[in-house]
Amino acid sequence: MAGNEHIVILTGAGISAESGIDTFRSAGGLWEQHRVEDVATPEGFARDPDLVLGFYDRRREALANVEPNPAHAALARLEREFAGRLLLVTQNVDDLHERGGSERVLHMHGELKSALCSGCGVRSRWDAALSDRPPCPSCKAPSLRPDVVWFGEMPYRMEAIYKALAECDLFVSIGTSGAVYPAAGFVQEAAASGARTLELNLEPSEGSHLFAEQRHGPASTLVPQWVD
Ligand code: BJW
Repeated sequence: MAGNEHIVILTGAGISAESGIDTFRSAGGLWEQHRVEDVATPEGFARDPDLVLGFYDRRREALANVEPNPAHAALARLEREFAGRLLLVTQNVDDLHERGGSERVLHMHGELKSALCSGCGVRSRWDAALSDRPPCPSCKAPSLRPDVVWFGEMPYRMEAIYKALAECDLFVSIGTSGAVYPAAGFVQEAAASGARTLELNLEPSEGSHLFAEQRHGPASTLVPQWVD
């Protein structure tokens, strides 16, 4: 990697799989155990908030028993040592990039440890159970929801992401199935701006053919190999 390069990295559930966090679409993954429409849409939350809050409570609790793996550590090392510009965009709501040492992480689908007040829009850090229905610390209304992006909602920081994609020299996608937009379209945005594109994934993703280069295998091996 040249020192003046601008790299955009996109990560998905696959980078946290070897830490013990379920992916969404694998056998035994989250979507086999839950209907997406029930737990990851605003309509599902309106229908049955307790079900949805419980789903996110369990996933937040599970974070206490997992650790970052060598793929997270390698990306943190890259952030520290790379002289060029680096933007790490994750679709993951876990905190394993931060715990692995990355300091600048853009969570485009939100974070498990953040709550969003649907009344006043204020965000608050949230480690405890949301299903206990605590009030918003700012407006005191009982309107907290998980600060995550559900289907039909606009992912966070899209302007900054598209700007970086338009300016980058290299786009690397790690551990994502390429099934969910707009993230699945980032490879085409980057390629249209002349960037090189690289997929690192356990198996060919839905959009594998859109990448100039693909390497397939576990992230804990592929990512350190690519970084070092
Ligand atoms: C490993 C590994 C190992 C495993 N090592 N790899 C029709 C066409 C196009 C778009 C749409 C459409 N109909 C509706 C839409 C839009 C919709 C969408 O994309 N739907 C699709 C289902 C078609 N998208 C939206 O609604 C989004 N909003 C939106 O589009 O707003 C409008 C807009 C317009 C213009 C610009 C911008 C916006 C919002 C999407 C929100 C997604 N939310 C979720 C839940 C977040 C909270 C939570 O965590 O519960 O985000 S869904 C879920 O999927 C989660 C993930 O971030 C996301 C992606 O999943 P990911 O990370 O790729 O995981 P998997 O499981 O799918 O894949 C894991 C991969 O890892 C696999 O390939 C494995 O092989 C691999 N792997 N072990 C390396 N050890």
